[in-house]
Amino acid sequence: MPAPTALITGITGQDGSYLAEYLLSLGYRVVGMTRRSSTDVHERLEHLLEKIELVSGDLLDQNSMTTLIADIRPREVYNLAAQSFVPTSWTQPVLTGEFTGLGVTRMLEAIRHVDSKIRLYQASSSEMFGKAVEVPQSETTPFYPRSPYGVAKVYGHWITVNYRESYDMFACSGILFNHESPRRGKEFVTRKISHGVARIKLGLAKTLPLGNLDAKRDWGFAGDYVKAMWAMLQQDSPDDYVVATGHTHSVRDFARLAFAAVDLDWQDYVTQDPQFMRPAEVDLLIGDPSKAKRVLHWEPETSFEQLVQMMVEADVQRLRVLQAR
Ligand code: NAP
Ligand code: G4F
Repeated sequence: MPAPTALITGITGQDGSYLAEYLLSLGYRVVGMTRRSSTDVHERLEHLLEKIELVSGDLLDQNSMTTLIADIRPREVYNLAAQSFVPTSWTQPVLTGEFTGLGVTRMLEAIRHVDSKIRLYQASSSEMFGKAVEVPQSETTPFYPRSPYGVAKVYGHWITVNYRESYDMFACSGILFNHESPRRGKEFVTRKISHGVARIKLGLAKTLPLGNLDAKRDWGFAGDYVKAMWAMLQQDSPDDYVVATGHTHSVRDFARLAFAAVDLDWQDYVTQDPQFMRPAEVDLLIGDPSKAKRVLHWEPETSFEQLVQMMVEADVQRLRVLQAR
């Protein structure tokens, strides 16, 4: 049997790099869609560049996506590409709607026109629960998004469900709660903290300005979560799944542990800066991953404490190497 082919949009992002590694380990041919850039955006993929294929396409361009699907004929498509930073969705709400919302329809249309049997994973988000109406949040919890990003993801979720029901497509929506790693973008709070802690530890900074310390998130490790994406596309029928740890922690908890990992007290360094507060906040997210456990046999393998330790160690190590140059 020839190796199955997977197309990943958003392969240059955090999840794209972990998913590519995982699919390669399973024997897949991995093709990644990237948009044109005048600079090198392959930092997370350097170690994989000889094992994967990169092709050019953009979520804004229907023709590029349809042509890619027709040329590559993947068995599975993982649609991870999006404008994924919540604060940017307030300053660029229309663009966020185009990428994160309508981009999903473009991918569904591309698949429908070329071969509606191609399996699709859509990267949905716990941000859709927003001002959560129940605790914990499961596949049946109603959505109440609190940002243009969350609203766009709700659209992406429902259009995926709609195409599944309208055209009998194998389209799954993975409702993933926050997942982090040493490859997380530095603007997201966990990586901002781990990177800030490393800079303070090595004498490169004196303070770490943050926004809302009370917000609570269900944080897991991205390397664990990509396994659930793959498992969804191996089932007999398509469905939607919450992927989470079932535990929640505040931003303050994350900061406390991260500073403690290098023997510092967070209270000596963290300041609060109103510029990092949001017009509307998501106060508490905690997922109920029991369906993923029951059907996909998926469970998180990395604890919150291990995640924080891993991220701080990686940033300290990275900065030490840079300092030694
Ligand atoms: P990320 O690191 O921000 O990566 C986003 C990816 O999308 C990048 O590869 C980016 O390419 C690509 N992209 C953006 N706009 C594009 C466009 N117009 N055309 C083609 N590609 C485009 O995000 P992530 O953390 O890996 O998350 C992956 C997906 O899961 C996203 O859809 C995100 O919204 C969703 N999600 C993430 C989490 C989480 O906690 N990480 C939780 C739930 C859902 P460039 O490198 O060119 O910018
Ligand atoms: O790390 P964050 O920016 O992630 P957020 O907004 O939860 O979104 C992430 O997770 C979603 C899943 O629920 C994804 F769909 C989305 O793509 C993204 O990956 O912020 C987490 C919390 C917020 O409550 C924020 O107000 O941390 C709080 N926070 C406090 N100080 C901060 C800061 N966030 C950032 N980015 N920077 C701060 O200085």
